Amino acid sequence: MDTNGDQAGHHAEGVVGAGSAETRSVSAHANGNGHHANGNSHHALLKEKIAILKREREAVILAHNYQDGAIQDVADFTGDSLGLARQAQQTDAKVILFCGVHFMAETAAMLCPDRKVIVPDLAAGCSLADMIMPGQVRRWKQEHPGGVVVCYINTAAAVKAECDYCCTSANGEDIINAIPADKEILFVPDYYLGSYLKAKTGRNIELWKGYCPAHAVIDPAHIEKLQEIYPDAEFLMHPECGCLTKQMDVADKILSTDGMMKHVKESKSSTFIIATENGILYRMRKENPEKTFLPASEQATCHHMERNTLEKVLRSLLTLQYPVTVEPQIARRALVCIERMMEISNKAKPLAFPAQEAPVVYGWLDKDPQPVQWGDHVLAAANDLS
Ligand code: CIZ
Repeated sequence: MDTNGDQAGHHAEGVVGAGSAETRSVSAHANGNGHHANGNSHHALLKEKIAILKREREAVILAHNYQDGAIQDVADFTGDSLGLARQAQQTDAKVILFCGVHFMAETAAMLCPDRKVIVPDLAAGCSLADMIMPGQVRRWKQEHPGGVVVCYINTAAAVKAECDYCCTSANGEDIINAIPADKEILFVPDYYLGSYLKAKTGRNIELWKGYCPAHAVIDPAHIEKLQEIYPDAEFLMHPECGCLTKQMDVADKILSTDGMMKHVKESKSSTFIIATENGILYRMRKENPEKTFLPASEQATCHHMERNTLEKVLRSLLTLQYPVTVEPQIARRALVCIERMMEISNKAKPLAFPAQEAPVVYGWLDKDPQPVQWGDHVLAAANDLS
């Protein structure tokens, strides 16, 4: 357990003790110190505390498909960035605890200006998003007058503010096809997703040379070996994969993470080779226990996603750290390309969560942010700890 997490364990006792009868009984169950020799019971205890605090805070926990399994277990929703952005828009919760990386929380904060969006660790960023800066987009546009800039959702809000359309790996094709055919397209920052969209749509697309380090380590030679050993396995590949340009023709399917989740559920195959960040294997195995999932590379892990831990999730709920906000003048501009994406994508595809209505994305800019009201005991406990 890390030092911060340890502190979170102690802090939790203070707050649960100060709360309801239900919270006090959990405190008694914990024997008052939060330390357990057995890792499983330690996790179970953390999960219990998180559930209690989540209720007291009126919070919702959103977890990306790449998050550690323990975090997926405490989340109300697990999904891709688009699905989670939709969940953020639809929730009544006062607090959105976003377990993923920074740009995802920024998107939720922009779409939900009247909610408090917090993250367990502010350092959980995105190496791919860091490969393009707003000034670089401005200069690129000057070199290509009339070019339409499409950004992958894996970009900072300040970069999105310079772009015309946003897309995810789930809706990239729909977004590109919605742009008038005579337009030159500048795609940032992922070279591989951009190459894939260029091949699929046949459009005139200039590519920025960014890449995701977690997907870049996936080695085609290793995939070939796995395919020899498991000839019946389906090979599913994410379009961010660095070997995409070589493997595009041999992949059975090139899919976003939610696309993969849907496919493995519906497919008649029993074994799958999965080429994306390995956090998703937990969800695949949990939801499809009768099927076998093999990582295309044991090394395909995102060190930013790994920064989030259960201890930090608990600490976030206690202290309401760390809030993610976007300056209004940036948010206003960034939302133009996000809302265009939502509109195209909502028309093109059924919602990822069909039980709910499509979110109303227009008109929020006229709303004033509402202050969030807390129960006094929660507020007092949080103030003591921060
Ligand atoms: O859009 C996302 O959540 C990412 C980064 C990948 C995917 O395919 O879901």
